[in-house]
Amino acid sequence: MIIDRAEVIVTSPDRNFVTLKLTTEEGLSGLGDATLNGRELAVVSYLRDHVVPILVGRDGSCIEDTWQFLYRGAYWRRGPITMAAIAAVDMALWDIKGKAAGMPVYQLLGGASRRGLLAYGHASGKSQEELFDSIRAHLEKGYHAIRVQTGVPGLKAIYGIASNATNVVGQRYDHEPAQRGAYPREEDWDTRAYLRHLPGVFEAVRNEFGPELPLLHDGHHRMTPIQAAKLGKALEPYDLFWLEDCTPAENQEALRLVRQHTTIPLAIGEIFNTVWDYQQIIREQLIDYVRSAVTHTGGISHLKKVLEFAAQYQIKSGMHGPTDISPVGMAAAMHLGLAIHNFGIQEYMQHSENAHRVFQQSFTWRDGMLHPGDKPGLGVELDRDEAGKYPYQRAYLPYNRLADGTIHDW
Ligand code: EZ4
Ligand code: CO
Repeated sequence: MIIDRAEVIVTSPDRNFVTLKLTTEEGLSGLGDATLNGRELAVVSYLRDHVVPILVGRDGSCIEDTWQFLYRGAYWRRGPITMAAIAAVDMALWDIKGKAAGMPVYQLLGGASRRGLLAYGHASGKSQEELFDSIRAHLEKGYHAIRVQTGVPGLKAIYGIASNATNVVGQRYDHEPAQRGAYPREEDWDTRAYLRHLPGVFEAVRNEFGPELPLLHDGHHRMTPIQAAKLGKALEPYDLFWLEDCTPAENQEALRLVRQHTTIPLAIGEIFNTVWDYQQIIREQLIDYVRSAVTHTGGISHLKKVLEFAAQYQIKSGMHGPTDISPVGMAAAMHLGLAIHNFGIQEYMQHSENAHRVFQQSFTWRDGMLHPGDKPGLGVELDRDEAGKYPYQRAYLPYNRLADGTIHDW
C-alpha cells in the first residue's frame, strides 16, 4: 500500500473546499477534507509544500504511524492549519483502508452502534414570522432537531441569520458566510440587546412548536461568563438541547462560572484542534457536547480519541457540520458518529447542488437521520472535471463591531 501520488485539489462550487487525494501503487485512492474556512490556502501550502513530499513512498496502511509521524515529526504541534492538514491525510488513509477491505469505514471502527444519526438543521429569521416560516420549512424537509438563530431589534446584520426574507431551506445564508470578495464584511453587535430579546423568542417558539422538538442555539463566543450564566438561566424553561459557544472557547475556566448558575447543556469545540484543548473541560465536566469537526481535529483517528475521553464523563458528540466542512469531511463524521457509543447529534446543513456535482456521495438522509451508506471507504468520489469548473475565490468570514466601533468576538 505504498502511497504513489498525493494531490491537493482546490475547488469552489458555491464555496471553497480543499481536498487531498492519495493514490496507492495498487491504484486505490482515498479522499481527505482539509477545508479551513477563510484561510483555505494556508492549508493548501502546508500540504503541498511540506506534507506531500514526505508522504509519497510511505506505507499508506499505517494510519496511526503516519499520524504520529506528521504530528510529532513536525515539532510544531496543534493549531488549525496543521491539524486540518493531518486530518486530510488521516481521512484519506481510512478511505483507502476501507476500499482495500471492501468495507465502509464505520465497520473498520467497530461497526454501527445505532441505526442512524439524529441531525439538526439551521432555522433563522430576522422577525418572528420569518423564523417560524424557516422552522416550518426545516420540519417539512425532514429535520427532527433545529438550531434557532434570530435577528435582534436594532441590529442590522447578524452572522447566522439568512438575509433573504423568504428564508426557507434552499435559500440560505450559509453558502458564503465567508462572503466572497476582497475584504471581510462588517456586522454589528450589542450583547445586552441580544440577552433581552432571545428568551422571548424561545418562549414563542416553544408555544408554537410544542415541548418535544429539540431546539439548539449558538452563542458564537459573544458573551462574558456572567452574561452566559444569565442567558442559560433565562432559557432553562424552554428546555434547549444545547447552548453552543456561550463564551470564547480559549478560556476553558470561564465555563466553571457558567456551570455554577445554570443547568442548560453546553456545547463547545468547533474551533478546537486537539485533545489537549479539551483536557480541562472534559475532566471537570464543564461541557455536555464536543463540537469538533473531524476536519479540524486531526481526522478520524484523533477525534475518536477525544470522544473516547469524553465518554468516560458521559459527554457526547455534537460534531460540527456547517457547509464549510466538505462532503468528504461530513462523510468522515458520519462514519465516526455511527460507530462510537457516545454519539449525541450531528449538525447537517445541506451542500449546494454544485457541491453535490463535484462530490458524489453515498450517504442517506431519511426521517431526520443520516447514514453514511455502505460503499467501501468513506463513500465519496470527487469528479475532477466538475471540480475544475470552479476555481478558488477569495472569501472571508465577517467580523463584528460594537456601536462605538470596538471590534467584538463573533
Ligand atoms: O461559524 O462554520 O455552529 N456553526 C457555526 C458555523 C461557523 C463556521 C465557521 O467556518 O458556528 O457557522
Ligand atoms: Co457554532
